[in-house]
Amino acid sequence: MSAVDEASAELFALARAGDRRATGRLLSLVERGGATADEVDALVHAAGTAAQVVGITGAPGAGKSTLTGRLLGRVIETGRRPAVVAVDPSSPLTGGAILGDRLRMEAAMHPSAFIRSMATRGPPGGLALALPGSVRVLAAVGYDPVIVETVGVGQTDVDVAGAVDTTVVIVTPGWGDAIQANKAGLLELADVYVVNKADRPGADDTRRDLELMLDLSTVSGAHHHDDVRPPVVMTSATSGTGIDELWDAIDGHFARLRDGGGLEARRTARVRDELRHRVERLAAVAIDVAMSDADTAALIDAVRAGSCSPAAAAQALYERAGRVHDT
Ligand SMILES: Nc1nc2c(ncn2[C@@H]2O[C@H](COP(=O)(O)OP(=O)(O)OP(=O)(O)O)[C@@H](O)[C@H]2O)c(=O)[nH]1
Ligand SMILES: [Mg+2]
Repeated sequence: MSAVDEASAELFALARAGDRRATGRLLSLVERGGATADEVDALVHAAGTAAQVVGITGAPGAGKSTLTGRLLGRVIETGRRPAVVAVDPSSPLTGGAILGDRLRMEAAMHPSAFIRSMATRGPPGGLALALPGSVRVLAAVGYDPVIVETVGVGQTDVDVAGAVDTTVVIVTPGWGDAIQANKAGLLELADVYVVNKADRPGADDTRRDLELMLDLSTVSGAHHHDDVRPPVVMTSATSGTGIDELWDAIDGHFARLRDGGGLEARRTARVRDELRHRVERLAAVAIDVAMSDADTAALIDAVRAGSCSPAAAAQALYERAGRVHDT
């Protein structure tokens, strides 16, 4: 083992023994990416531990964090040790700090849970690798379930549905939100729907709109996974109403997936997605190396002089990129 390997192995052993700082450092290493991240990931992956992974998504301010805090309480009551990864798409200066405050409040309320905020800044596509890596770290050190909070589609480059076992979409009262969810493609994505802020006027109408849209999409076969129409649960996260029903719906979906073979299919698809992201990253590096080669300048000159077509030059570069890792 190299010195770096040993350091990672020691951190992992500490984290598994319950050292929260060690868990935090492993997550930082995975988020940063690169060779050390791959090494940590290999260690964690070899441990082979899987957790139930739940995604919570919805528009900004829909109540995702409040609801997640309630779910943590509910899960802890059953003797499980949950973790949260809150993907924070906001600017590093303002929103991040606000989210940080809310997370600190939740962490104080639930000392046995692990709560982590993850920024979306960094290299494009970085999150697509860092998120599954972080979930693996948390599962391997003993957290189960892992809840991933993200702002709804279009705001981040994460398709949360592709990274979790059960996707929960939150909407709030007002016809607009149900329509927005439909437009954003959220209706075909979710396994469980929540109408949060059910204490507000219009909640029943929103529920009816949602159910109507879901019935239509089930009839037309647009709903992709289960044959079961996803449930719609009414909650008021601030008062705690509907939280038991919500957790039952999430767990019910997970149990159906597990018992019906759907879980295997989803997890296989998830590995395929992750491998594609990894291959894309390797290819991007190889292309950069090939393009920075001195021969590239000669090829460019040849294209400009008319002695080589752009397609032929690109083909030559492509083949060179394919050899980058051999040399
Ligand atoms: N009336 C009412 N207010 C709620 C409810 N749930 C959350 N809120 C309030 O809505 C606001 C936003 O709640 P958050 O939990 O931070 O929402 P979020 O979706 O995590 O927000 P972002 O992470 O900023 O996108 C807060 O002021 C909450 O107190 C609810 O059920 N009823
Ligand atoms: Mg939030």
